[in-house]
Amino acid sequence: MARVAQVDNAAIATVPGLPQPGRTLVIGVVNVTPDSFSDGGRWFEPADAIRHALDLMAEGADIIDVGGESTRPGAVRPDQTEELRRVIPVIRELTAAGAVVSIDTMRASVVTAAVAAGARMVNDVSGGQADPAMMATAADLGVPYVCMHWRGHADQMQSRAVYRDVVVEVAEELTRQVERALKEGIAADSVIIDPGLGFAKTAEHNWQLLQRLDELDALGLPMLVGVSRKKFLGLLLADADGQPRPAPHRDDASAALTTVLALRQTWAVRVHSVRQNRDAVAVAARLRDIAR
Ligand code: PMM
Repeated sequence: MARVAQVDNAAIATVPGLPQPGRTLVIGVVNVTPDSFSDGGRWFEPADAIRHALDLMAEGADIIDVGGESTRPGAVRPDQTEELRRVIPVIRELTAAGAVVSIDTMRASVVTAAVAAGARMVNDVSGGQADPAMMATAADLGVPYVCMHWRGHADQMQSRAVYRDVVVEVAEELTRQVERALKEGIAADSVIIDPGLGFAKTAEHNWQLLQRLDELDALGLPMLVGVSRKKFLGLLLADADGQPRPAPHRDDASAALTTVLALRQTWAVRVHSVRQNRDAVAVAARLRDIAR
């Protein structure tokens, strides 16, 4: 008889100090920025960001990822003082409300303040390349570290989207960054990799990575994937005139990919709409039970 789904029944990866529900984790995004592509400006006031995060928790988010810097192509970086002003009150309040908080930053100084305010995971989209002190700081603080594939800040990343074979090169470059993370003292069970979809990657590069994620599994580390509302989905769903589907209307496609990612035991997905993606993870987890 035909199989319901091609699944690998190996247990899902776990990371010390973070939730371990036995299924793909759903990380809810809270951008405390005026200019993020997906939700820029909506949660810029701390009180709005906190209210939004509490809604995401009520929808079932396992982790809330708080960021104060937009990484959209061409974005201008806030200085450190402004970044701290945006994220620290939000992290403090969410931690007090019982959330597991991750800090999305490229600055070691922000990590130090964020962990003091209660953050339990570092999400560094630069994979340790934007701030030379980042990896040693995460190591000293003993927090799990997301090492994303990255080739430069927002003003350079589009021109660096050039690859012979994007999957092979992302695997090689991530391997180098992970080796550095281990050398700097981050525990081997606390490094999470992320292919960095949309960061110095065209839509075609993103699809190739998603088609061949098993080649990144070879690194033997938990993987976080962020597809939610990204431009490659807008292009896929463009209207008859070729206009990309606007970001807030890409959630169904994002959840479709979450189902695929959860079926293949991806450690976590980073998403804007938690409810849809938690449902997608529930469907995949149930299917895996049937297939077992
Ligand atoms: N994408 C964005 C921001 N942070 N972090 C990780 N680990 N992976 C991602 O793919 C990622 C990220 C950009 O999306 P947003 O502006 O909607 O937050």
